[in-house]
Amino acid sequence: MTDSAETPATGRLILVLGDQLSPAAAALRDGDPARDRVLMAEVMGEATYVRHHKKKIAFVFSAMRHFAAELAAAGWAVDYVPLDDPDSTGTLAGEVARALDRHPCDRVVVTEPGEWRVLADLAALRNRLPVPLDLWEDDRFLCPRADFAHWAAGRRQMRMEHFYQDMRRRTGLLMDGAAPAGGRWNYDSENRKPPRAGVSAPGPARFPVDATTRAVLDLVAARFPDHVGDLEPFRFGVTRAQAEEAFDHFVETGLARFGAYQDAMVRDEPFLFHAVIAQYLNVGLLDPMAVCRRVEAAWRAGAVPLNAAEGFIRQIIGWREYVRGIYWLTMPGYIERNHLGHTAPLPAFYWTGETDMACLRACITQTLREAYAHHIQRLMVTGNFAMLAGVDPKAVHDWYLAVYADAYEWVELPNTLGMSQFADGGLLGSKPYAAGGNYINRMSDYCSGCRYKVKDKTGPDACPFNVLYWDFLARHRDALGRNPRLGPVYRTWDRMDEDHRQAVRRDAGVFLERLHGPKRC
Ligand code: FAD
Ligand code: DLZ
Ligand code: SF4
Repeated sequence: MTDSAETPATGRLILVLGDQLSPAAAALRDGDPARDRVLMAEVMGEATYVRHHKKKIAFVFSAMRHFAAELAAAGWAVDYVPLDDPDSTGTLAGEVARALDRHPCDRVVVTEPGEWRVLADLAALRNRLPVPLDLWEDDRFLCPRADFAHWAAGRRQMRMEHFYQDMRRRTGLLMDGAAPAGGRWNYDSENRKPPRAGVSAPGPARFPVDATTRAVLDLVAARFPDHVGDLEPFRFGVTRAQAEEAFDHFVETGLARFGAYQDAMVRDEPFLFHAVIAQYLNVGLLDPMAVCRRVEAAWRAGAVPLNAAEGFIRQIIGWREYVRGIYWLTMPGYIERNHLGHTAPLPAFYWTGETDMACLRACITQTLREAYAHHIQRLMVTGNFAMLAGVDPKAVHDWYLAVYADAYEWVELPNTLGMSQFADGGLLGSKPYAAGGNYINRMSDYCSGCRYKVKDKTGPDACPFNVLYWDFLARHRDALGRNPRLGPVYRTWDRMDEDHRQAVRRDAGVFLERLHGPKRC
């Protein structure tokens, strides 16, 4: 245990969680370094509630240690409990109770955690502590939970696009008076370019491993050998300064093409023109409003086109805030949703990448290596396949929560359960994001390196996505058949030759039996 200043006689104990690494987090912002004490704790409970990717644990621990050092340098008394503290209780609640034994305090204060699970633990802890525990609203987000609930109240459909327009007005981002900059709210129609042959992307900024990170890497290698993913090479930034440098690098090298190639997927280009900043935003090393202002300024200075700036800002003030709103509005029940009644296990190759399907192999091996995949890879390859294959949405959720460096339940769960698996029955999206091989072929260069033939609709070499797509729709006609957005698709299915439809269902059945049986596909 490290203790960087004299014990204050009274004052507050401020618990700073691993995803609250910002001096602007409410509990810290309100604190007084002369009287209050900060508690940060690396605990097994948080590191193992899913089998997090090794890079994710290393990133969080190293960023926590650097932040604790910055707080100490700024004059705070910091009580930092490392993972290998022999007296550690292994839980955040246990560490708060233990810290109060060491340092009597008037009260405990915490910025509200991002996950329901942790909030419930802290609420339960409240009743066991000798002093009050205050939870402060996390105002690093741009839409307070109460405002989202107000926006959502009485709406039959909670469409992101409507929410996003309100957020543009609320923040003033990309607004010219009352009108959206350029005259349109959304430039997505310009953002669907397929990959260009030989496209080469700048890649994210990479950072050297310092002594603090080295110690963390050794710790993670020793304590989490059975967790998923490659620990090294480790190249994430772990401080606010490095996160800002990484974002600057994106604005200068990737942003201009971010919009156009947002949906493209290219073999050996895992990052393409994406920002690779969600892991920084989600732990508090970057501020959402600041990054949006910077992107707007780049557009106003003529450095990047409007479709790129608008596309990026929509992800942050639109999708990011919207999924958080949905999470808090619907938890704890949301995690149990399974609208399509899917029960199959997650195929084992999600943990190894060993499959003949080139698109899945590329997205999964990249994920295991980098703890990163971009949105379309998550949604239209791994997510799409799991839904078409009837995998239990909870198993899919556990995988996404484990494998990405940016994964926290408040953002991961609605994206997985709602957007990618349609397990919420259409709260988040008006129809399932289901697609056959044609979509993947149009948006990527994966199919040219695949043992399957994307043009084959049935038969031993047919792309599995092709048969699974139609089989999925046929299987779920009761649940999906009346969805107006799927009307034309079902009409196409109905017009197909009966023999062909039978062949599709038969091939899909054989494939699914092999997939979910002992043999891998
Ligand atoms: P960019 O493509 O460069 O986008 C910029 C930023 O916009 C991101 O950093 C992120 O903060 C925000 N953003 C973009 N799309 C979304 C979205 N749909 N929801 C919320 N924020 C968004 N994002 C996470 O931060 N954590 C997760 O655990 C997570 N799980 C996902 C699971 C599934 C099944 C899907 C389909 C998406 C998930 N996303 C998640 C959203 C998105 O895929 C990631 O935010 C993005 O890929 C992160 O990479 P980037 O920083 O390069 O993003
Ligand atoms: C993700 C994570 C990990 C791996 N470890 C810790 C930890 O040891 N201590 C901690 O305070 N936070 C950790 N985190 C982040 C928490 O899981 C996060 O604070 C909760 O998910 C609440 O949002
Ligand atoms: Fe994926 Fe099908 Fe293309 Fe192979 S042919 S890469 S399985 S979409």
